[in-house]
Amino acid sequence: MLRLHDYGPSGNCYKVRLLLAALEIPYERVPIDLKDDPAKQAYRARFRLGRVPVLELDDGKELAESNAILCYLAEGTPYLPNDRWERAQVLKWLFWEQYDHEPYIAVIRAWRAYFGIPKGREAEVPLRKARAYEALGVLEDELTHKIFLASDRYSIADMSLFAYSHVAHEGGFELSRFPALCRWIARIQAQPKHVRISD
Ligand SMILES: N[C@@H](CCC(=O)N[C@@H](CS)C(=O)NCC(=O)O)C(=O)O
Repeated sequence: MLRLHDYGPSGNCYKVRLLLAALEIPYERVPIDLKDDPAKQAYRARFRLGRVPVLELDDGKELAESNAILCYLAEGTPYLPNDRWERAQVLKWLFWEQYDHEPYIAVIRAWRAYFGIPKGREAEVPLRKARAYEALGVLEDELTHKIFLASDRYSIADMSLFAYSHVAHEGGFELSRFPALCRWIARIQAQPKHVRISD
């Protein structure tokens, strides 16, 4: 059975759980408490990239990077299109999520709601908040004329970006300023087999 090394509040882990649930793939959750330093050090010693999620396959292979895991699991399913152009649209959003969205929304949320601001990094907060709002603005513009991000179908691009967008309020971000984004969040929450981050 697949094993997912996982931290409950992490959106990067949640996006994988979201897809596993949508595909009805059974798996074992292996929780890591990122607030527990010895547990974190042991995890880092085992996995070279040192972060969650990691998906462990039946043959012992270990895959890190949430969006790579999404691509691996979604291959051959409607959540990752075969068409070259549509697939490139999905990949575009996955790369954008890691470069322009997650480092701002997820990091501010993690500092505000879970770990506190690391000592000496207080000065980063205003810029990260501004970049987070820019990312939410990009999604709002996009979703004003679209149902889903990459094509007219729900895909792993939506799952990836939903993971941290729908909990952005935990980072202090006002989602009510983005009505199209809020409608897309509700659309995803209404998908069959949807699971919540707290499930
Ligand atoms: N690019 C990675 C980021 C993973 C990541 O940042 N994971 C965080 C939790 S959301 C983590 O493991 N933090 C612990 C640490 O960095 O020591 C992915 O998408 O999987």
